[in-house]
Amino acid sequence: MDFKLTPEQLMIQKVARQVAQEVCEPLAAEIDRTHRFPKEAFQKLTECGLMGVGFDPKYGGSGGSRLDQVLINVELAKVCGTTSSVFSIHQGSIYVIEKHGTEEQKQKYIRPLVEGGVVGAFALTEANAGSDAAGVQTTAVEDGDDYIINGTKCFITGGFSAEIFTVFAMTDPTKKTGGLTAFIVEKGTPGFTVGKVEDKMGIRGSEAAELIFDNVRVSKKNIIGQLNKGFKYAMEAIDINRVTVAASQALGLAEGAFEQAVKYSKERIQFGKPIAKQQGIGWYLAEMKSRIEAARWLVYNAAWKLDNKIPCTQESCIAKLFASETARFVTDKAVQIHGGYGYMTDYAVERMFRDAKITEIYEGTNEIQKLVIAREILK
Ligand code: COS
Repeated sequence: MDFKLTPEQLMIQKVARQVAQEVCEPLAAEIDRTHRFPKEAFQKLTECGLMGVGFDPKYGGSGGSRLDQVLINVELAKVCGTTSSVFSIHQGSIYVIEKHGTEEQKQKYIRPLVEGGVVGAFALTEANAGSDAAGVQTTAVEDGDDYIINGTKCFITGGFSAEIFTVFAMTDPTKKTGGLTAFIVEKGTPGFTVGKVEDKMGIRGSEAAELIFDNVRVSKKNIIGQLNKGFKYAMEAIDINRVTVAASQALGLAEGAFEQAVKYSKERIQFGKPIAKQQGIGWYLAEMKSRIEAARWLVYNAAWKLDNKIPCTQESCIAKLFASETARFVTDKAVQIHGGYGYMTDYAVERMFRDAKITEIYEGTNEIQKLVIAREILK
């Protein structure tokens, strides 16, 4: 058992930290305030090859692993929850094409997504298909060489800026999990529009958008993989996203808030000494650190299993569950350590506290994680 990161992984981590500190951190408060997409950060991550990490160089990627993607996302989340979401969910939108797409689809779509600065989105969720992912009501009906898509998606990250969408639609509504198909839909396809972009508690620049499909004609060539296998493909992708999106973002937010709390508690003088010297604050810091380290190894372990093709649905859910609860605990304590200042928007911990909440909700609520973990235990 080797717990050390490789020299290449340490290098990726270093580059990601540099981009995070130089490009993402200075934008974080403004993006949160104005709710805008962090396009400079997205561009920079593309230019320096980090967007392509985890993808085959044959399709424009930089090579590397899921663990490498985790390391990058942690660094981004330490300074900006929005950029972390945008980066990792964009990468997550590519997994289904990468695993099940045709050679032609991979060449045509993965390349612009990883090296061209084009934003991608994963469109599964609907008003009545959240936890019950198979409850999708968007339909795709065969019409000669095409399918006609009708329906509405909601909360789609990057939905306003994205140009390439992986869309899940019912091709056989009588079969539910056995009737879903994945399609690639391009921005600008007639009948396909973006509706409401939500105003939300945290990760405010990530564009949780509504997507409206009104008789959208899509060629059969845009089906990803096999007809009616979309539910399985979505579940496989979400198994990865639970680690590369939610769990690693939670770990990064927890680490970022912890660093702020340590710094503040050493500087803040009350009763004639830094508050870090008060036993109560020291115990908070100890507990925060302990949970972060436990979360880190759960997240790394799940990523390592993904990289080694070891089935890890359970580990991925455990990592997501524990890391997100850690993020909520640590960001809450970081605000508490900052006292009144922590409640003010001038301090990053206020934003981190709000950003952390989503990690308990997206890529499957934590109640869904427990449902899946219990199923895995009992099967
Ligand atoms: N990997 C591959 N296949 C999977 C899978 C996984 N992780 N999980 C389920 N499947 C397959 C099953 O093997 C089954 O296949 P067969 O029909 O061939 O037997 C099929 O998918 C249906 O599975 P299941 O019966 O478990 O489906 P359920 O409707 O009971 O729901 C849960 C499964 C609850 C796990 C699913 O709906 C879910 O994950 N919901 C949360 C959705 C989510 O995370 N949304 C966030 C979206 S992105 S922000």
